Amino acid sequence: MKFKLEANDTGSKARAGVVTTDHGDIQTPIFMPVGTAGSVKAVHQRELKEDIKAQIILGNTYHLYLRPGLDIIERAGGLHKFNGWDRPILTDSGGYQVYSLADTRKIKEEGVTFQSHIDGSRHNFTPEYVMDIQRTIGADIMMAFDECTPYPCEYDYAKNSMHMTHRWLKRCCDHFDKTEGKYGYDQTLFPIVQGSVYKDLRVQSAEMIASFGREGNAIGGLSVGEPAEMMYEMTDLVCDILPKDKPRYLMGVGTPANILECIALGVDMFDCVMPTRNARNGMLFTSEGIINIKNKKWEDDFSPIDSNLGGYVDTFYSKAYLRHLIMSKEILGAQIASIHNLSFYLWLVGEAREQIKNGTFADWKNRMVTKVSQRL
Ligand code: PRF
Repeated sequence: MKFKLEANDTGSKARAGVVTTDHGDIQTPIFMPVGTAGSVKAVHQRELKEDIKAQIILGNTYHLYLRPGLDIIERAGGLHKFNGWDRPILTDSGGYQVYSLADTRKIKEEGVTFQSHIDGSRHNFTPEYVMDIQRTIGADIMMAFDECTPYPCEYDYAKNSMHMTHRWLKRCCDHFDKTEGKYGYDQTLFPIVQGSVYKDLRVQSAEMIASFGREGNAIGGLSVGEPAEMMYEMTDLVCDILPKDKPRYLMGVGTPANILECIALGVDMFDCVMPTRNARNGMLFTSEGIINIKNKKWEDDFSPIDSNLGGYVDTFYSKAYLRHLIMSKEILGAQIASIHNLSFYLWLVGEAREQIKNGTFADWKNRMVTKVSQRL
């Protein structure tokens, strides 16, 4: 993997760059649609590429390991071959899903034991095993095994947890460096900064993570219920410490406004279930603001979903028709709304990239944050 910085914004810490992988380039800042179980919910791979213009998608170690399982993925030739997505894939390590989804989990120095949320079966993730699993899935970017602390979190818990995440990182790196990709292309490993909302812990963690000298770095443990201002403060602090010449990935963030604010702080990569999950509930993010399509006011609004975007579903379907589909719980409603929301997120980061290259990002960002946060 390579990262080339192309431009630094003059009025903020925003950057534009290109990540190069064996499955193609990623223009940053970028948003990565979440494809938990090897599929971005309600969206075809062809739509992801052609309509949404996604450059990289996420997969989850936890879900793919439980179902369909490693044997099937390996026999398919890896996740790219299995799901037909030939652009880059990033997998999260399970170091978040285990805590949020699995039953009766126990965290020890050795690793985490948990029960599957699907059938109650017992499993054990260690840093080494999670590297092996991600080797088998074949992600271009693999994530280190970490503990994402909840919010709020006692200082002592956050501190001990952070140190364990650092010890796990050493084990991840040692094991990653001893093993090879199974499918003939390069894989890379991103470590994850933790430390909850404590400044001294965040500084320590960022310095530790930077010292590993990996090809990219991630910030975890944020957007877990803390106020947005706290998330920005921690992100700012950490970005100032992480190396400038490597991509920075803020995990699980966020709203369009969160993404714009964090681009301004120097974050290059984002992922979040919000555009897809909220789409299925009728919440649309548009270039003019947020729409609850279930609201009666859209019943006879025959204007396009978002004519500023120019994508297929945004110009072809009306708000009134999409409202009808969502109200009727038609599957097509979830599909159109998901394609729209993801198209908007990809449009937003693409615009941000152009503004950074023009040196006009900061003012544009402030105007856009107000616009995309307002409820229509
Ligand atoms: N760790 C991992 N995945 C994550 C997070 C984390 O802290 C978050 C926190 N927002 C989202 N996804 N491994």
